[in-house]
Amino acid sequence: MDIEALIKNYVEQGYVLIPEVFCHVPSFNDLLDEGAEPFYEQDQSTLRSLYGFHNNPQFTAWIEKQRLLCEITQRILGDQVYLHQTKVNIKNQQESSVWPFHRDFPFWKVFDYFPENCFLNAVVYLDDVHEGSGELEVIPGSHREFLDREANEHTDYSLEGSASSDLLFSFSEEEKSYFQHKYGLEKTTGPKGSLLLFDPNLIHGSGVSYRDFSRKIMILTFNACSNLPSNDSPRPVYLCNTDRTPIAWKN
Ligand SMILES: O=C(O)CCC(=O)C(=O)O
Repeated sequence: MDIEALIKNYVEQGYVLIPEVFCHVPSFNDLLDEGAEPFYEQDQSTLRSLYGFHNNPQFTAWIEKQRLLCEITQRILGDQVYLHQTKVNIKNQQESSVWPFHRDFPFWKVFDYFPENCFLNAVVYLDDVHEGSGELEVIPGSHREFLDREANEHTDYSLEGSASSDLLFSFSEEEKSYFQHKYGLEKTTGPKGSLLLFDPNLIHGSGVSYRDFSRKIMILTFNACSNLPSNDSPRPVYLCNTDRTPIAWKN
């Protein structure tokens, strides 16, 4: 794999999709232990996301063996890393499972008090992700341009606003059209085991699924260990992990 080209793409476009990187990925059932936090759709019964499995033994055994993630995170973030957030998003065939277009970093800046974006999102495909299955869509290059109104955006924390389809920090249709018209829109479909890396300032979102209930993606948010918050986050540790011990990668 040409890591240099991959990093160049990530820096320029704000994302890079590498098909079929992992021949083995953690099973969703393994992650569903008592330490993980489920989040439900508005009907209060359909599982939307599972958060906070960074201490799950099956998951830790898997992540510690991922040398590619070790190399990429250390090259891009220039430091040892820990997992700020771990989650699996499940795409259901219903309106409420959409993710409005947004950036991720404002959540960590405003609610978790991290001044710098020294974060990286790694999305591991736990299922094949087909077009029409509510695949993640990204606006290439949008991580470099910000609207004036974003400079001092401030809003109060709410759990709903952090994890539901009624998401805080999302863009209006008009704003999304502005970015889309300027930069285009890419669908990130790919087989199970693919890896999508994206800058947390990249604008992204996903629509409803017209297919089935099976699309699951695991989003791992790495932070550089030297990137410290200026205050304590009001959010639970499954949204903002306070254990900043570096990942003990295995050779
Ligand atoms: O799972 C998805 O389709 C989108 C997830 C997302 O945008 C997020 O978790 O920030």
